[in-house]
Order: sequence, then structure tokens, then C-alpha cells
Amino acid sequence: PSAIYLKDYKVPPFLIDKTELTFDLDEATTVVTSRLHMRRNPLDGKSNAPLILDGGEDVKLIGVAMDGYALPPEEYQLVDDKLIITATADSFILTCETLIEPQNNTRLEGLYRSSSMFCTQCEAEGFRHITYYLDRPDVMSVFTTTIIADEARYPVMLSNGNEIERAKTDEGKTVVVWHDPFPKPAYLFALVAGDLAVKNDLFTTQSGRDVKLQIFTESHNIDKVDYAMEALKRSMRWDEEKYGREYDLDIFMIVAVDDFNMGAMENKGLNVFNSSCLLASPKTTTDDAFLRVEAVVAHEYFHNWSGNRVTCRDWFQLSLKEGFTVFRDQSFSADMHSATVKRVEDVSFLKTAQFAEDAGPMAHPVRPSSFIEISNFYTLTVYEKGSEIVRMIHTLLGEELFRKGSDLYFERHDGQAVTCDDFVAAMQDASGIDLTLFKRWYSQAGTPIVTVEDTYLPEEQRYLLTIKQETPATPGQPTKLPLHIPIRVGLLNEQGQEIQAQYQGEHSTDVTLLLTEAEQTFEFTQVSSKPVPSLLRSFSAPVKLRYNYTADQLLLLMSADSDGFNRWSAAQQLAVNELTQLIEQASSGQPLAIESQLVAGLRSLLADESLDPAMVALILALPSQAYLSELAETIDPLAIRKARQFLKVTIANALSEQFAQTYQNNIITSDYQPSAQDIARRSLKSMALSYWSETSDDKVKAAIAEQFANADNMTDQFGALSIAVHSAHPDAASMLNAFYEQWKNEPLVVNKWLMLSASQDADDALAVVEGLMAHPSFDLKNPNKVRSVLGGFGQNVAGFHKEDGSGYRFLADQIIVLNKRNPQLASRLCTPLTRWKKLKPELSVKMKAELERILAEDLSKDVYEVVSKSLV
Ligand code: HT7
Ligand code: ZN
Repeated sequence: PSAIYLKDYKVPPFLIDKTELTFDLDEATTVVTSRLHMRRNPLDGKSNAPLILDGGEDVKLIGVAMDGYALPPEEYQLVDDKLIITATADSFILTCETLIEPQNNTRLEGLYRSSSMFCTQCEAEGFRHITYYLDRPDVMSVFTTTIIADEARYPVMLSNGNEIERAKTDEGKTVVVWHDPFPKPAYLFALVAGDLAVKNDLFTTQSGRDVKLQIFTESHNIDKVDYAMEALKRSMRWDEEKYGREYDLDIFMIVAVDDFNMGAMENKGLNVFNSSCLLASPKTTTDDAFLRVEAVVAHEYFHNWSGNRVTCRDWFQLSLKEGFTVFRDQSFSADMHSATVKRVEDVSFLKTAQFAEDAGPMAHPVRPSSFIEISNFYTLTVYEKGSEIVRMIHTLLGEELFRKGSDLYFERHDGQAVTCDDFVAAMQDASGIDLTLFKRWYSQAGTPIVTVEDTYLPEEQRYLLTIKQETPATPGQPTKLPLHIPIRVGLLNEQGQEIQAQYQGEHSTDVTLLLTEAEQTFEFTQVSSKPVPSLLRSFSAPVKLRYNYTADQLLLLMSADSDGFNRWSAAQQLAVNELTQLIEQASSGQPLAIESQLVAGLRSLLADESLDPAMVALILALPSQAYLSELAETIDPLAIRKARQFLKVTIANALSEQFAQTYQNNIITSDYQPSAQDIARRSLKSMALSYWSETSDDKVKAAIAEQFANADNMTDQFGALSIAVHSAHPDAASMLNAFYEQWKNEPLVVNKWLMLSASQDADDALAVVEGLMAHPSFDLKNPNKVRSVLGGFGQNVAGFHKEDGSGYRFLADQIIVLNKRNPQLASRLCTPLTRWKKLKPELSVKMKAELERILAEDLSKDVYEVVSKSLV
């Protein structure tokens, strides 16, 4: 497989003004007829370029006609899944008839079957698995879609836009016609047909138009869509208020499907969701999942403007829509709940997973310059780091100018397919702030390391911060240039009070330093005592910060910083410092011992009733196994696990009574609500129970069993079960069985059971996982189930990293099987294996051998790209 390059971008030689599609849906073979109103692209300038349409190996061409003239085989060619027609007029109607077999489509791209319904997934390049087309985002067309099906089995037949016609054929089939007035690329096309239940609602826009809202699911799930519907209405209102963006069609539909490769898809007017991101009810859904539903509903809805009305010119620009839309959904969730909690969660995820991606073999810029398979670039870098770039623009411009910039962007580019440069240009033009240097963030991969040193000059009351930046080399980018980095800083005195220092002639307790060179010194004056710097407040840039804080300074920041994010950050740093010592001890076979200063900080934290319980829970959470692995130079998985466990037990024993009390204080007796306040209390209660479970207090086992048995909501029930499983509770096995029996008819809950079961520490962990894959509830066709079991196994430190390499071999076997069935899923499952270079040598060779074994197979482009790049 070969790579394609951003530098080779050319405008499309042809345009498609109108696309008329007819689907004759059938379980055996679906016939797709397309009528494409095409013309040569005046911007291309060539008058004789051949017409090259994208197709797929699973699309069978029956016939092709131009302006009604059926082309004989010698007038077209089929080469490498492309349909090539050399002689064309300047404008013409191309008719194509193709056959596809949705029931045999296991890749879940194009048109496929999930349960008893037909559905589509066309982003990024799925439309070519339906019919021959110019399947690229800069070809935007007005779609009219006719669906013909047996109404008894498919009473619901949906596509983008508005339903404009409904009739019967002579054979008694139903014909439904949909028309979408907004030109769109093929990746936003959608079709759904099935026997579905619907929940209806209404939203009145700010200009007074009524929009019909509909959520469709299989009938047994329709009782679980109320939360998503309310989240949708909140999102619609928020986008009006925050960005001035109103919905544009008269109807907005969402459909839940069980088999889906990702979370959801923003097809124009017809979003399709993985049911795990849409369905929610107190009894079956945890707090985390409620918040995820709200965030994903918002994200897909926000794409209506950032993605659909203004779309990407080419797939290298993916972050144009994804980075901006993630920023928008993060801001929405921050506004709906606690902004600090949301920021901590997002940053913690970024520092764990995106930083690891940036340091690994698949590292790429937010706007990649080449790819083999675009599906591999729906990454944390494009999404999460892309959002951080937009956030930095927001920090540099401020709220008001940022809004001016986004207004200009939408106004200037409505109906167009544009680039990340266009986005930055709108921000720059609206604000007058020069973003030329800033644009390097889009093209340079890797996480910058920002090192801070300080000097205090008491006689002059001056305080100097010298800040250096350096970005490590990444594949294909050996040398790096300085970036434009906003660093928000505050100064605290020794009592923890904010210092009103003077910076660039102005007094402030919070300043944004603009680092643009490899090294710069920033000067604060009128600083009356040596300060403790609070650096990179709210994580103002996606960088690795290095400053030699003492434990006392971290304790001060943790208890007194006015920036809530940095209070959490200080606690994390303190924990990382202590864990680093313990990991070294564990790795070199020494007995573990620590004089933990974190304990003192956590004691005061637990005593402070003024704090948000959710923040207390986040501060109590020790840095994860994955984050510590990211920080490690060489990963020793078992040493990390041992160190974490040791510190957890140390803290638990020192604060046993506080944890028992905190647990009791946060029991909620009223009915379940997924409100910020209640979620916060449940998270603190669960964290306290988790620590308490590590003590020898004989009351805790009963508390866990009691919570499991009597919980009226999934958060509490599953929380107790997880703690039981991970703390070797004597009843853990029977609780796991009881849980399965109780929920075996709720697939999304069964997925949680599969994941937890696969992650449990057991001597025969691999056998347990093999058993789960043979369990009646498992289904290789369903990506959620595969991810549950294999994702759970990935968290099973001892099982996955077993010294004989059996864990790695098992994962490689699954990747090889899935490579043929579902390349996108298989490719994503490769991620843990791509970290082989950082593992300790005994494990590293075993993991590498499995990558080599995979590479020897006949691979999809998806898996080939990840595996071959990982082995370089
Ligand atoms: N824009 C959507 C991306 C997506 C996707 C990409 C590749 C393969 C399958 C997919 N399903 C959805 C999701 C989003 O970011 O909103
Ligand atoms: Zn998106």
C-alpha cells in the first residue's frame, strides 16, 4: 500500500451538482442506482482529464450510462476499484447501477446490517462501498434519495434532509423520497431502514422556527432516550447562545445502532449513534456514561456547523472540524457541569493517551502530511490536541475576539470545503492578532517540553522566569522549531496568597506569558517575597512542564492555588514523585518504603468540607498505570502496578477513618439524578470506598456487598462490583455471576461485565479471557463487545504482560482474525502493541515478535500502516 500526500492536493477535475440515489433494499442483494449531474470543474482548467470514480471491491457494477447512452465495456475501465471513463462531455448525467450485499458487510463501512436494520457509515471513505462516486470531501452535492423496501419489515426509512414523497410500487413495496437542500460531501450521506420505535420532541429556535426532533431505536430501547433528547435540546440552545448558530433543517433525527466502529456520526440531519453513546437510564447506565451521552450528542450536533455547513477540503484537514468540534463539546460540558472537573478530566486523558501517541511510532502533526489509510488518523492528536490548539487560540484572543473569529469563519466559508489555514486566517483577521508563528502547531508533531527556572532578587523585588522549549524528534520530523506557547502564570506567597505582581507595567494575579522563542526570560516586578509559581494554569498549552517543585511547594499549591486545575496538578505531581521512587524500588527488587507527604495533603483535603466533592475525588485518584507508563523511560508494568498498590495501601491505612466517614457522608438517599452535585458525591463516595477497601477494617467488606446488592443505580452497583473484583473481596466471583444473571438481557451492561471480567487479576487471566470470547454474550461482529473484552484484557497488567508473551500473542491472534473482517477495528486494537520499544527488554522482544508475525500476514491497509510504521 502506498501513501498519499497533502502536498499533492489538486482540485477535483469534476463536480457533482446533484446526486440522485435509489436504493432497492433487500436482505440478499441491494440494488443502488445513481444519477450524477456532473460537470467539469472550471478551477481545474483541463478540458480532457478522465473521469475517475472511487469504488470498492465489494461493489459490483451492473451498468453505466452517460446522458442515457449505456456505455459498452470498451468505453470504461475498472482498475483497482476505480471506474475510469476517458471521454466525457463538459457536463452530463452519469447513471450507474451497482449491486451490494449489506448483510455480508462486516467492515461496517458503507451500507451494512446491524441487528435487523440497514444503516450506513460513510466517513471517511465509506460511500465508495455503496456506489461509484467522487468520494472526497471537496465534492459537495445536493442529494435526493429514494428508498424502496418492504414496509412490513422496514416501516422506518430515513435519509438526510426532508421526506418529500411516499408511495407504493406495483409490487406493494414502499417508496420514500428524501431531499437534502444543503450541498454536502458523500461522507455525510446516511440511510437507515428498520422496524424502529421513535421518540418525538420539538425545539423552537431563537428565530422562532419549530424543528421536529426524533430519536429512533429498536423498540426495547426507546425507554432509554429521554436523557439524550434533553441533551440534544440543551446543545441546540447552547450553540445559539454561545456561537450564534441556529439549526437549519425542519427535522433533526438520531438513530441508535448496536454495531458501529466509533462513537457516532454527524450525517446531515440524520445522526447515527453507537447505542453505547445514546442510550441511558439510571438502572443500566453509570454517571460516566450519562456524561458521555451528553457530550457525544452535543459533539455530533455541533458538527452541523463545524463540519457540515463548513467542511474539510481534504482529509488532511480533519482537525478543522474535529479539533474545533471537540473544543466546542468540551466547553459545552464545562458550562453544563463543573468547568474545573471537566478540564482535569480532559487534560488527564490528553496527558495519558495523546502524549503517548505523540511519543510513539504513529506520531503525526494535527494536520498530517501523509497517510496510507485515513481511518488511522481519527486520532487523539487530531481530536484532542486539535482541540487544545483551538483552546490556545481562545486564550490568545480572549472570549470576545474568539467569537468574532468564529462568526467570521462561518460567514466567510458557509457552504465551502476549507483548510485549517482558513480557520486560523478568520481568527487572525477578526482579531488583528498575528497567528503566523502559531500555525506551526498544526504542522509540527510531538509534545514540547517546557522547562522553567526562576530567580528571585529580593533587593530589587524582581522575579525572573526563564522558560525554554524543546520538542523531541518524531518519525519523519528530526528537527523542530519553536512554537508559540501561551503559559498562564500566577504567583503565590508562602502563606498561599496570590501576589499582585507587576508584569509589563500592569498589576495582575494571573498573566499569560507568550513563549515564542527557544528560550526567553520574563520579568515580574514589585514582588515582595520569594513566590511559589503556579505555572501553566488550566493547562494553557499541551506541553510537558518541567519545574523543580519541592514537596512543600506542591503541598502549598495543592491546598491554596486559586486555579483549581493546578491544585489537582500539584497533587498529581506529588504523587508522581513518590510513585517514581517506589517504581525504582520495585524494579530493582528492593522492599518498598516511602515517607509519603501526599498523605498530609490528602488528610487536609478530606477535612475541607468547602471543596467540590468531585474535585476531591479527582485529587485522590492516583496517577493511572497508563499515565505512569507514559512518563516512564522504560516501562516495567508490574513494578508500576506494585508501586501504585503500595502507595494506595499506605494512604488507605493512614486515613482509614476519614475514608470510612467520607463514604458514609456521601451516601445519597434521594432518587438517582445525573446532576453535577450528585455525580460529584457518588464519585467521592466510590473513591473513598476504594481506599477503604484496602484497609483491614472488617466493616468495609459488608459495605461493598451492601452497596452492590441494594444500589438503585448502575453507578453504585457497578462501582461496588469493580471494587470487589479489584480488592479480592471474598464474594467477588459470586457478585460477578449475580451481575451477569441480573443484566444478561441488557447488552450494554453485559459489555461492562465483559470488560471487568477480562481485567480481573487472576493466575489464569488468559483462560478467563478466552472463556469470555466463547461466552454466549460475546459476538465478534460487534465492535463494542470486542473492545470490552480486549480493552479489559489490556488493563489486566499481569495477564497482558505475562512474561512468556502469551498475552501479546493472544491479542495478535485477534488482530489477525479481525484484519479481514473489520480492518478499522483491527487497526485500533494494535495500539498497545505499538508501545513495544518502551517496554523493559524481556517484554519488548516478545511484543515486537508479535508485530512481526502480524506483518507477515496479508494485511488490510489499515493494519499494515500501523504495524509497519511501528516496526521502523
Ligand atoms: N466524524 C465522525 C467520525 C466517524 C468515523 C470515522 C471513521 C470510521 C468510522 C467513523 N464513525 C464516525 C465522528 C465524530 O468525530 O463526530
Ligand atoms: Zn467529530
